[in-house]
Amino acid sequence: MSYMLTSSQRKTICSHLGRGKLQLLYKASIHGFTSAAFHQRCDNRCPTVSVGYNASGYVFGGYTQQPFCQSGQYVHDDEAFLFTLNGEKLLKYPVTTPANAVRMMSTSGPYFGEAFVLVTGGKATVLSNPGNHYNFNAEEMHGDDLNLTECEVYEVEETTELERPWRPINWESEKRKELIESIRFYKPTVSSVSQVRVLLIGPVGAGKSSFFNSINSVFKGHVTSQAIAGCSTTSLTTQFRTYSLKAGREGKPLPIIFCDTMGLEESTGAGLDIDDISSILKGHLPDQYQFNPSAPLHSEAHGNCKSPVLKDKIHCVAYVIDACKVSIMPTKLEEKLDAIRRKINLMGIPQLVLLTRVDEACPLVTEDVRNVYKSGYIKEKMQEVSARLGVPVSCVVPVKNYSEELELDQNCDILLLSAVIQMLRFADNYFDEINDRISNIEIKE
Ligand SMILES: Nc1nc2c(ncn2[C@@H]2O[C@H](COP(=O)(O)OP(=O)(O)OP(=O)(O)O)[C@@H](O)[C@H]2O)c(=O)[nH]1
Ligand SMILES: [Mg+2]
Repeated sequence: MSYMLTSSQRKTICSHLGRGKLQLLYKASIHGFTSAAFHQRCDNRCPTVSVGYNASGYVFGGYTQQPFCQSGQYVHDDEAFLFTLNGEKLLKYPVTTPANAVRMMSTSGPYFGEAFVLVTGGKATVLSNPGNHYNFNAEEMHGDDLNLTECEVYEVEETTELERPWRPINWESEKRKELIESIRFYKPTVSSVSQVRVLLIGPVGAGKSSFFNSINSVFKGHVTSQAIAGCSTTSLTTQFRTYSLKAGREGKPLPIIFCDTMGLEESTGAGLDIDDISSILKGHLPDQYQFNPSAPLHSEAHGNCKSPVLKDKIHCVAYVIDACKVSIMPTKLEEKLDAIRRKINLMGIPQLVLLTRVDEACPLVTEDVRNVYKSGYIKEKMQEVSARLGVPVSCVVPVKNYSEELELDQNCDILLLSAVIQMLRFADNYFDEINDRISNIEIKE
């Protein structure tokens, strides 16, 4: 579910409220332009920002700190206000009779005084009556265009700053060097394997390709974008790609390979297929294999690796999850991830979660990436993703991928490199298991 408010509009609203961040609860084009859908998703939630959009390009709405319900009563709120956004500028119309700030009507969407209602009579329309507990100029607020093209309700969430980071991180440049060296000189404990293969899987647009690009950038010394990354509703990555990395332009190959996949989608027959994941895990899928969700690869198909050995298999799986979307992950997608995880568990492959976009998810982190373990909000999201995916919090690592910058940033590098170190440690566990099994067999013989 994507936000219609741009990130700078969200920032404008938050800075007017003096706190927090916005989390989307209800989106009429997805959940329906009905009072029932609105109440189902928004009752008992607060504080909220309700936003309407019309074809004339106006973005407008109302804020209340009171939880929505369906009592039919007026609710007192002296903080409530209506607003319109002019680009990134917010024009505010404060409540004039706080006792009548919001009316909790079961038959409509957000209902402010008797002045302004979004989604009325089960239709995508606005009721606009300036002067009834709110004063505003209708022309200025919504251009007198009362048909909605979209309506969204966001919950305002607090961003608490913890006193101390809950995972200590050394942000010095020495640390960055040390991490780079540990990766360069890493060697798997199984002699037949020289490079750890890490599989990146996750929903469309979560940042799988960007993660590879970011790590590649750190080792290249400048921001690169070898893998195609960007925004789209369906996956931009449609081929299976295995990416090797080099330390510098002429450097030696690094002991890690990233396997980039197509994004997962909630509907069946779309996005990355579970059967294809099986083939990848076992090492059957060749580089540049074209994903086709309606016809996943069967092991006997043409062009695949018939008898893959340990070095062709996946040694660690990273679920790439967007921190902004953890709370609104569709059930179907969660079920798909659950099925995938069971399969991977059976094969004994270690798994971790890369929580991306932490910079967008929390203003504290936007300000300074070093706040990542000081943000109460990011901690909460890490706990939530751990519960949803069934992996311990110790297996969740936050990262900020390079997305718009041209130059590297030491702090982002440290976070990215720490994630890679974690992957190598996990792969070590996998190799240890294999070594144990081999030595057990040798002892028996
Ligand atoms: N701000 C920010 N943007 C990010 C981050 N990671 C990815 N992005 C942006 O998110 C968009 C999607 O990223 P991709 O790397 O293409 O995502 P993907 O998972 O490969 O998506 P598909 O291949 O389409 O399934 C791009 O525009 C990236 O620039 C991040 O950590 N922070
Ligand atoms: Mg991609």
